[in-house]
Amino acid sequence: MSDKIFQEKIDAEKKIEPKDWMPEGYRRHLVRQISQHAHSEIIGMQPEGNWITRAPSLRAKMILLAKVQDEAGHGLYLYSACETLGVTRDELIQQLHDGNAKYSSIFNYPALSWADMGAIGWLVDGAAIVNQVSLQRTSYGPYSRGMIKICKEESFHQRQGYEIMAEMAKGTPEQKEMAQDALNRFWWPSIMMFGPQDSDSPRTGNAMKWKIKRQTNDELRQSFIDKTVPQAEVIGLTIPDPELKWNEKRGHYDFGEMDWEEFWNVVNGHGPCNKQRLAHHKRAHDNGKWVRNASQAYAQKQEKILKS
Ligand code: FAQ
Repeated sequence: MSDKIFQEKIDAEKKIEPKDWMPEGYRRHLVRQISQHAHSEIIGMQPEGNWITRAPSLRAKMILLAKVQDEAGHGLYLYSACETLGVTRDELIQQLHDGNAKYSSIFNYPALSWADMGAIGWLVDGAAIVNQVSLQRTSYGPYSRGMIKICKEESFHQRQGYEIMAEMAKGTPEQKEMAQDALNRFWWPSIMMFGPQDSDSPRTGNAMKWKIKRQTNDELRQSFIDKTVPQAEVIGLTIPDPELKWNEKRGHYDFGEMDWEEFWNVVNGHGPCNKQRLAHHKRAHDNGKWVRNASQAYAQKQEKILKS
C-alpha cells in the first residue's frame, strides 16, 4: 500500500487497525501521543493518591479511591493500545524514566488542600474529557475504542470534583476561600493541558491530516472554557482571568493570554513537581519488580501445564 492509498482510507473515515499497513511517521506519531497519554494517566494518580488517607469522610475516601483506581485502568488500556503498534511496555516505561517521553504538564503542580481534589476532578478531568471526546473519533482503532471506554468513566470523575467544589463553595467562608484558592491555582495549568497555540504546535499538521487529532489545540481549549465558565458562575466562584468576557459576535468567551514561559518550563521538566513525580514513579516501579517477576513465573508455569 502507498501513502496515497493510506490517505484515501483516512479521508474515507475508515479506521486503521494494528495489522493494516501504515506509514512509519503515522506509527511513530501514535506511539508518541498514546504513550504520553498513558503516562499522564499513571503519573496523574500521584497528586490525588496523596489525599486518599486524608479524605474528610468515608464516602469521600471511597469515591477518591475509586477514581484513582480508574486512572490506573485508563493507563493500562492506553499502554495496551500502544503495544499494538509494535512497542513493548518496558520500552515505554524506559522512555518515561529517561525523560524521552512526556506526560501532561498539569501533574507537575502540587495538590495542597482537599479543595484541590475538587479542582482536579472538575477542571483537569473536565479538560481531559473535552480532549478525549474528540479523540473517540481518532483514526487508529484501538486508541478510538480505548477513548470510548475511558470517556464513560471520566464524566463521573468530573462530576465528583464539581460536587466537592460546589459543597465547599456553599460551606463556611473559610471553605469557600479554599475552593476559590484551588480554582485560582488550577485554572491556568488546566488551560495549558491543551498544548501550545495552533500556530506554535509542530505536531498539529500531521495529526489533523491523519485524523489522529480531530480538533486543534485552540478549538478544544475554547470549547473547555465555554463549558466551564457558566459552571463556575453557578457555584459562585470567580475564574482568575480579568480578560474573560462573553463575545456575542464570536459566540465564545474571549480570554487572557497564558504564561507561555511557564508552560514550556513545565513541559521541559522544570515545573514545581517534575522531579518528584518521576522519582516517585521510578521508586514504585522498582518496588513492584517482584510482582512482575512473580506474575511472569506464574504465566510460564501455566503455559507448561497447558502444553503437558
Ligand atoms: N503537557 O505540537 P503539540 C488526564 C508537548 S489525561 C506536556 O501541540 P500534540 C486524565 C507535546 O506532547 C491528560 N506536554 O503536540 C486524568 C509535543 O511533544 P513532543 C493527558 C505537552 O501532541 C485526569 C510538544 O509539546 N491527555 O488528564 C503539553 O499535537 C485527572 C508540541 O505540542 C492527553 O495526553 C502538555 N500540556 O498536542 C488523569 C491527551 N502540550 O512532540 C489523572 C492526548 C503539548 O515534542 C487525574 N494528547 N505538549 O514530544 C493530546 O491530545 C496531544 O498530545 C496534546 C498536545 C493536545 C497534549
